[in-house]
Amino acid sequence: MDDLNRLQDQLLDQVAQAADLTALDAVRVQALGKKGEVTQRMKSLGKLPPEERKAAGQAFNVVKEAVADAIEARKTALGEAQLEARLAKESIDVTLPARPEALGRIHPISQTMEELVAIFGEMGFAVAEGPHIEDDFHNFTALNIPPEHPARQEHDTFYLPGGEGQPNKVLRTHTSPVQIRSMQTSKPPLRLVAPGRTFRADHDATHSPMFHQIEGLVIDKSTHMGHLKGTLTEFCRAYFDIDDLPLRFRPSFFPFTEPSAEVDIGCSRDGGQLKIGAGSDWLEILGCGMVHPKVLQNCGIDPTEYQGFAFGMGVERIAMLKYGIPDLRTFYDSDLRWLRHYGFVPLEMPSMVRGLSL
Ligand code: 2NL
Repeated sequence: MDDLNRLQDQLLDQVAQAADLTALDAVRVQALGKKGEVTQRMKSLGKLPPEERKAAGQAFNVVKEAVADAIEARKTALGEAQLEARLAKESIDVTLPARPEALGRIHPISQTMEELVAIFGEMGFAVAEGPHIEDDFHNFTALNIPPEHPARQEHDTFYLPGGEGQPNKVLRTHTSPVQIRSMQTSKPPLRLVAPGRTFRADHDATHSPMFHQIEGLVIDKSTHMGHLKGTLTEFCRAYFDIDDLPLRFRPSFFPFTEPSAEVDIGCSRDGGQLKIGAGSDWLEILGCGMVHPKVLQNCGIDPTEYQGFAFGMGVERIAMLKYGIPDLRTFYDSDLRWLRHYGFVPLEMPSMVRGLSL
């Protein structure tokens, strides 16, 4: 018993002397670890005569718990002391200005796409997406584009090998195949826009081999030309932020719409400076029409029951017009000076310079 008391005093003393958490842990291992002094003694209980074992076991447990409690208490005290020391030593100057973060810019095409989707979204249009690599049916045939049409020529369209005995694939030349797929898989009524990348084998001052389009499609039992005119008038006025923007619907031709029209917006070109809104000039902005009955039929929609309108426009072109970007080729130069000039700051507050809406 005396020996046990001595051991306890000695261990408690060592716990009290432990100057830091590392020293304390060494004491714990030495006392309570697998080969620790208390542990060793508890293992030797079996050698005692049976009548002494119970009392001795209880005595060992008392020592073990006393030491364990002392270690826990010392641990808490040392931890607090360590924290106190750090708090006393370290200080934070909360008045220091934050380190400046390098801010990226949103590309004008991304910004314009967001604006387009926001405007059509508010009008109740859903957004549809589809593959960039398409088959001939979805990109041309379903759209009533005949086999001899110039758009199908090798020099206008990027063709890709289809693989083992498969027909060639194409990089989609417009986002129409997205709408074709929507008509094939969803029953009318339909009201959707298809924004995205498109590809044509064309590279000059006004064409990039990769560009962006947004197309729209509305199909219902009695959707008519009046809905088309109202929707596109509302869209152009919202996008250019001009309430009384004049619009002109000019007859045109597309294989996939009948009748077809091109939409011009009013502008002036006084002194070579283009100004959208007022003036006696016109600027072509998009193409549209009533979906051709053959296109509906190609997608499994009965043209005697359903009809609707579609439209399409080039995103680069309308971005250039709204944001005064003079050269299409600069969009994909990846010139950071250009992006800092024409790009958009995320979450930027409206300003007199950048515009007060959107
Ligand atoms: C333009 C003209 C247009 C369409 C696109 C379309 C799509 C389907 C059915 C019928 Cl699935 N039409 N799209 C219609 C008229 C014009 O785009 O100038 N785009 C840049």
